[in-house]
Amino acid sequence: MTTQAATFELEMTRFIRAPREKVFDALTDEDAMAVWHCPRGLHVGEVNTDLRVGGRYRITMVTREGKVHRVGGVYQAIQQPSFLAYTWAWDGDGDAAARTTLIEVTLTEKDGGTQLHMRHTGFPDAAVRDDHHQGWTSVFNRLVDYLDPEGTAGNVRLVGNPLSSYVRAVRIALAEKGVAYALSPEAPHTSEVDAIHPFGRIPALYDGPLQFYETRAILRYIDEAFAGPSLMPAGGVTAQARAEQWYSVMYDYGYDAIVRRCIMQYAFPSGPDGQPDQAAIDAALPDIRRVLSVLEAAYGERDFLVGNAPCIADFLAAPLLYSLSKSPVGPALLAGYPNVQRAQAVMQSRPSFLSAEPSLEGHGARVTPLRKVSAA
Ligand SMILES: N[C@@H](CCC(=O)N[C@@H](CS)C(=O)NCC(=O)O)C(=O)O
Repeated sequence: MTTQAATFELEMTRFIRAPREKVFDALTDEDAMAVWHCPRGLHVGEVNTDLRVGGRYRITMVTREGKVHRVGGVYQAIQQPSFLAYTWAWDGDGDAAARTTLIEVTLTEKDGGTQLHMRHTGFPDAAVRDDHHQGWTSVFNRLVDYLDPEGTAGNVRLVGNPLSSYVRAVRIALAEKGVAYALSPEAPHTSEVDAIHPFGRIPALYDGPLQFYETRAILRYIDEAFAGPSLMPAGGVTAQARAEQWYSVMYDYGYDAIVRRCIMQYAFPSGPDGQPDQAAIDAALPDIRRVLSVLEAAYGERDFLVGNAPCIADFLAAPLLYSLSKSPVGPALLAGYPNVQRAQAVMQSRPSFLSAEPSLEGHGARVTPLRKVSAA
């Protein structure tokens, strides 16, 4: 294939809450590019730039597994602070000349910040163009993390009422990772939730223009997209499957018995005279006990469901069991399960759990990280 045949192109715009000079510097300065110039989940290995027309640049991007992707090109035009054009070619892409594409970035002052417009032309087909669209979206998220006064909270917004156990599980995960985020405490089926989630449930998550729904998918994204401790256990496939198993136990049997059939009766009573339906609660108790006895055996002498560190299953178990402990039937139920109580005391004293206390947040709250933000 020749360059003449490569006609597919990409145009993207992104608003950045930073002055145009700063955005231009971030696009051209080696130290700055080393912080942000790769998609989430990777890190930048090396950056070399020779910032003059005809000068070359080179960037390596490294996956968690250590796989290195190299890209480079030649500066075609440099008009500080408003315009930059350079060629772009990946190593190992077959005929390099045929795969060389062109990037033109225009920076415009807008609303006290900067509108970045990127035109990336010369793709050989729609699939390569679409791969680059996905990649650039994630790379620009990291550029915003780097430049926005609120860091990752300039991109990451969790949508959902903080009373929800699922919302709490996601908040615990974000806190464990040290990711600052904004919170929109929406109830299910509001227009803001319906705009993202086709079934109107909470939580949903924005990362810049990217949207995610379903708690498990959100947790998985957070784990892979951001640096910090893994939210899945070390220990290979057996431990990973165990984490999935315990997440599923809490998601299906735990949530159904504890929240849907018991706690919801206290929150939204459906019995006579607006009182909780005691018969419905009584019917849920054997199933709650069953969940608790399964957990009792699972914890044994450990404080976490798998290994020595919390994982996604613990993040969901903790808010569910906390809500149970605060319900009228909870203390008597939990009294029979000392391992569950011990493990929950450990989990519920973690700063990540405490940071997800529903009472702490108001509308549009910004949640600062418990430790330094790291987006890699
Ligand atoms: N499958 C969803 C379930 C989320 C869910 O059910 N959330 C509850 C709040 S805790 C909800 O939105 N309920 C509204 C409804 O059931 O219509 C997930 O994993 O995120």
